[in-house]
Amino acid sequence: QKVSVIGLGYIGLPTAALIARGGAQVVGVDVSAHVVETVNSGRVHIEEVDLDGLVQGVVARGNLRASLSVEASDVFIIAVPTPVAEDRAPDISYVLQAARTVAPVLKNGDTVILESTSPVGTTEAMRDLIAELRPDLRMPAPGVAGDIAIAYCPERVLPGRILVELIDNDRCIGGITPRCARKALGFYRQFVRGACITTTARAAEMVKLVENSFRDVNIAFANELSVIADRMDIDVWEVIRLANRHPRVNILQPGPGVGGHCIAVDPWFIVHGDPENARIIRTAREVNDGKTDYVVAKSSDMIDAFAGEDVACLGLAFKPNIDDFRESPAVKVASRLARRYGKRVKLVEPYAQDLPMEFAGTGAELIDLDTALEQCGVFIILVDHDMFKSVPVDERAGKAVYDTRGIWPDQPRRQPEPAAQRIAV
Ligand code: SAJ
Repeated sequence: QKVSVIGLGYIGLPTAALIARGGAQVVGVDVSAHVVETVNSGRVHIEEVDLDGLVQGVVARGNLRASLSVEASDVFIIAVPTPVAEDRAPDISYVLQAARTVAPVLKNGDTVILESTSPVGTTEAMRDLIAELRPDLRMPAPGVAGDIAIAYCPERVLPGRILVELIDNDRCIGGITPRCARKALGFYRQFVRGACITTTARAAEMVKLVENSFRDVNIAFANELSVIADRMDIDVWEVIRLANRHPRVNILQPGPGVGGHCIAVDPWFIVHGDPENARIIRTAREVNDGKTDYVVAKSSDMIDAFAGEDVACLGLAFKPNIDDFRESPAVKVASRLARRYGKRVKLVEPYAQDLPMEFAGTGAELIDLDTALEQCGVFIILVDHDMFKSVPVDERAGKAVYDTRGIWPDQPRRQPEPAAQRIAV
């Protein structure tokens, strides 16, 4: 069996490597010559637990190779980006471009599976495009079996656990026809241990969007609570902990906003599909983005109240214990503070070698946690890295702390000195 994986990103490369480990001949196709060269030399261009060793092994054994061009295969998996445009409209141009490159090498009997998160109807649009480009092929349609199988099967893996979750998670496989879905299911069964459940392509597209929107809405609930509790001078972490003792309540954790490449993006695909009715989903997005502005404003108040003291922003990653800073609310908050307060702002991020470009020209610098504890009087906690959680209370006594992640619940409150006294000093 020969499999082509189009797009060697966070999903495509691990998927290609896993299928190759199962013994198939896999070609990974990417538009970047750098990515192709890196993979062909047995190395990886993305950070993911255990991926480097796996890729090295399958490339050395000759089961995986990368290429700039698509070749005839039995199965094609498309895993390319689907960003949102400025106006929040989903951009499926990379998916359509991938379909255009696959079309010339397709033959009856092949299977084409889309894995990219996509607005409802994208798999059908892909089928229509291929049908237009290759009128000689027997394409599937409702009530027409066809000889090409076209399916949608979203990925659901969590960065940091991708290789484990690619095997263990249940998969939902949507076909243009039930026969397409069964054909794709036969393919996934080869390397997935979780349950594989078939449905229509449209339902499967919606399932993916709904999963991430569900999480976004639930985080928005926690973020809204955190602002209300602040105003009422109640500890939101304690409220959530106690409410979650109810057998049917499970509130998520507030933070400085929602980051990453999926949860803050995918809900817009639903909103764009039905703007009139997607009210909670849109509001949740606004609440989560608004929380970032709220954190900037509240941090600024604290920094102003302790004028003259250096400020440590703890964490830049988009979530704990990873080195991914893209679309990170922590970067958004810290860089806005750095632009406003310049050299007073210090960044602590054990997972970063250098500061992200958002900090260019601000004068802010990266320091380690020990230095921050010695030098800084104000702490803004933005990421719940394990390393930050482990600082004992006596090492942070006397610090003014704004803890957006609730990791230092025992921190004593520090009041700013009255303005008159500060001037006297
Ligand atoms: N976050 C909170 N509070 C919480 C949980 C998360 O503020 O209680 C924040 C995180 O700090 C982070 C953001 O949400 O900024 C997203 O983190 P995450 O761990 O919830 O999710 P991702 O983006 O790493 O991965 C998600 C997963 N989707 C779901 O859990 C429904 C993953 O399974 C998907 O495969 C992935 O999106 C994707 O690629 O779509």
